[in-house]
Amino acid sequence: MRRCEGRAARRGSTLIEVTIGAVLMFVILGALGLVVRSSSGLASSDMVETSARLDAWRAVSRIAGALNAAGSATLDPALASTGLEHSDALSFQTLLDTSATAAAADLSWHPNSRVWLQYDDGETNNGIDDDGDGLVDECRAMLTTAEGTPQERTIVLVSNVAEYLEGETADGADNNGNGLLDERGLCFAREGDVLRLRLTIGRRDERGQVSTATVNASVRLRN
Ligand SMILES: [Ca+2]
Ligand SMILES: [Ca+2]
Ligand SMILES: [Ca+2]
Ligand SMILES: [Ca+2]
Repeated sequence: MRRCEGRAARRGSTLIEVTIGAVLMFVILGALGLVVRSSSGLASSDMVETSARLDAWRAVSRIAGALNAAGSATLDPALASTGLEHSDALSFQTLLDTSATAAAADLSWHPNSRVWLQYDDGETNNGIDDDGDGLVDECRAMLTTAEGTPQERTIVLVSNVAEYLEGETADGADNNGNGLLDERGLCFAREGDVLRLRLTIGRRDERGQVSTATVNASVRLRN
């Protein structure tokens, strides 16, 4: 405002000159604003995807950590070792002494732990985005430890778990070409003594577009 008042007061400046100057200023500022908004939107989109990937990594690391020294014979469901059978939940027991080398019959195990899915708060399994966060029927991954004991505890590992793994839809076909049919956004499969876990997280950016991040990990099971 001060700048405009100064120009208007200056001798020789006409109303037309001031008006043209103001219009040019608005055009320049408007163009700058568009560029800034555009850059900001891109950064926001990238940040959302990065944030989703970090969340997925963190959750997969925690699940892999919980599965450290899990006994192959303790899995429920047992999961066929062909790698084609899969589950969105898994119960397991881990060795009390991870350095133990005794035969399985002589080993001691922690109480049962379980990783499982439940629908996010405000979300139900109805094909609709009930809570308006841009994700349909999304879940949260849960970890329950010491199941059935006084020490039983359940925590949320991560929210915004996609209903199905990235690229997969519920149609009886393997849409994403990983050999699994209609696998969920959290998925366990077994190949021999190796347990593979996969996780897809979704998140909406400022533009309303949903970014997804998928993270895989493998854990060697104890015999
Ligand atoms: Ca939702
Ligand atoms: Ca829903
Ligand atoms: Ca698949
Ligand atoms: Ca499918």
